[in-house]
Amino acid sequence: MTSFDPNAAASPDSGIFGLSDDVATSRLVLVPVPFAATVSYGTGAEAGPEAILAASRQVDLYDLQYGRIYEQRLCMAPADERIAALHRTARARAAEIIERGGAATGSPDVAAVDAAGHEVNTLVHAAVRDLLRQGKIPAVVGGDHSVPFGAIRACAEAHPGLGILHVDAHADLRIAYEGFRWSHASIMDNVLREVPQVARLVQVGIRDFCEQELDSIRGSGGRVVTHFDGEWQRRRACGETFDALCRETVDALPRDVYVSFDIDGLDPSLCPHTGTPVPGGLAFGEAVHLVHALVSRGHRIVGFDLVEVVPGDDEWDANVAARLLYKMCGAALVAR
Ligand SMILES: [Mn+2]
Repeated sequence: MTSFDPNAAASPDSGIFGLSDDVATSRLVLVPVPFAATVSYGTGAEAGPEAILAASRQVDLYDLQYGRIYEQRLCMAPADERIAALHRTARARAAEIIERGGAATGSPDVAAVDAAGHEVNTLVHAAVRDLLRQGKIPAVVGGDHSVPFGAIRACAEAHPGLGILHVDAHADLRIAYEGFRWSHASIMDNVLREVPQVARLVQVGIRDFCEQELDSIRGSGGRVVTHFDGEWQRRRACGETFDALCRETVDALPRDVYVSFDIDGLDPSLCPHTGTPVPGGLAFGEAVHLVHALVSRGHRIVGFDLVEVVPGDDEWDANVAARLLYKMCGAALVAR
């Protein structure tokens, strides 16, 4: 094998972005979590990690903002077969429950799905805690938005006072959505309840929420800061710059930040197959600008995730996701 050429095409059996690093040699490790048991509308997020891996080999490696990201050493860890198995059994039970419109918390079917979610949380927590102990940057590639809970907990335990920058169409503050304790729509409610080391949650792109979620935000005493998409559209229409909105957003966060990125925070033309698309949202360049604003204003990304990517009949959703993922890797690795 000759030396690595960042200008050449990637081979189909190479690692993420065509790179050859493994977990031992990497500073940043992507943890694939192909689990999406509680998705309520469109399915397929469990196929996200494989599709992003395949699409990532088309991403050009030199980045105008972050330079030679590939020299910083990153990889995607091998998938844990236990997670794929948990998805298969839990998804079958959950699909029946969702079909009949949800079920009471504590019923036997729900308990089985909740148990699988709990096990995924335990596995992801252990994997991410190990990476943090080795001084590596962990990143979860979902899967639906339930899967990063263990990663957020591990990052918050390692960095008490942690802030979360949460990009999403949905507030994800529902209490046990459709009866499921570990629902994709409840991740941030679970974080706020279970992870006291999270000092603040700052949300961007939010345009789909229920009144209970609005009550949660307003009753949080400032722990949750939500930037509604419609409000950003209005302020920009009235002449405020996007950069000013980004600065206001990131300045509300502590120094150490975990970024939780639901692909449906983007305009749905960039993620047409995601499970619960909503009109509006960020353009690709705007999302990139927001992440860059975070690190350029002195914050440190201690971990992150990219979730709810669903491959369709073409590679578009995964293509967008792979490029966003590379930018997030760059922000986490280069701006330290
Ligand atoms: Mn979400």
